[in-house]
Amino acid sequence: MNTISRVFLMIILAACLLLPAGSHAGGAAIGLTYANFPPANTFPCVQMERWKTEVEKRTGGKVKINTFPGGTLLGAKAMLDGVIAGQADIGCLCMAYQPGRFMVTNATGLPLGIPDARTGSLVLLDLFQKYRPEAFAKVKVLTMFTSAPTNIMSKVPIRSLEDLKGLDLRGSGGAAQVLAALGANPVGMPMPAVPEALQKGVVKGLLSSLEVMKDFNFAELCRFVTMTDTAIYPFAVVMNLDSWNRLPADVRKVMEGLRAEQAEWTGRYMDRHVREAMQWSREKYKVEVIKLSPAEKTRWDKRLRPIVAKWIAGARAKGLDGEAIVADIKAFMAKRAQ
Ligand code: 3IO
Repeated sequence: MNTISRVFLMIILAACLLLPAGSHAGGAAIGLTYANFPPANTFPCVQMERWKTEVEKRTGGKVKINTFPGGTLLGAKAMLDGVIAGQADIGCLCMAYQPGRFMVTNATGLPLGIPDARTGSLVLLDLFQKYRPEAFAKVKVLTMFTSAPTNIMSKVPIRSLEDLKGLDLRGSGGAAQVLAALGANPVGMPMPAVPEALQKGVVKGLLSSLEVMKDFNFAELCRFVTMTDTAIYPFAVVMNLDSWNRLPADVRKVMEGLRAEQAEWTGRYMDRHVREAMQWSREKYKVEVIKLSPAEKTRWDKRLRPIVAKWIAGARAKGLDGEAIVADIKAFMAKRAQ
């Protein structure tokens, strides 16, 4: 071997020794896949990228997370089963899309007056920790969060129950119950299907949190918002149990340490982003925000009141103490209020 070859060899050897040391100590990074159902710019994916960044940073590069927004790895309704089967290590799901499957945690989607996404997210996590529902027995729950309170976005102005009567509006889970009680015709579908349904006129609007006016550009088609500030949508981020059990203890500790912090971060992001999105909608599309008159609001509230009692009766039929669940949600709301 001549001198030049020897120098080259030394350089290559040195590079091999130095490169991994720069990223993390020992072995290749642990790769994890993270599936999500809506487009990358929407809040479930914004929180996913934040979680990825924090986990990679806090584990010193020991873990590398590959994110798949837009249903490219698992779709909205396939999320939990896909994660249980190991098609993705981690998945983000909206519980409203399978209401019967998540009875306990979906109780946060009742019209109980959760004031914002920050409170909702912490209350949902509190409820999960207390009840440890069977629905999540086959996964590790990494975090939970909620949307902001929901409002009606529509192509036509809605100022009264009469305007709403029989109108095809999209809403799932708790939001669908609210729409039905108000006399609208609820049409259930996951959020990613809504742009086409609005475009084709299959629905005339939707009940969801208002940041979608900007993030899905719904403001272009829905020039009216009727303020209801009702039912939130609950979400969960879950991990395959084998993937979880394979993680080193220090990595698990980082993820567990992020659980409540991530819920609160996502809630705060959502609350801020709703305000931003509505300002944008008013400026860009002259969206009209309709506030119900006090008399009209009384009529709407009266229609919504039986929902909780009806849910409690339904829970009892399934062997759940719905009364206790609702009382716990109210207590957690008081505890988490700011
Ligand atoms: C939602 C779902 C996906 C992306 C953005 C979103 N903002 C609020 C929701 C709540 C929800 O799941 C829904 O279907 O309205």
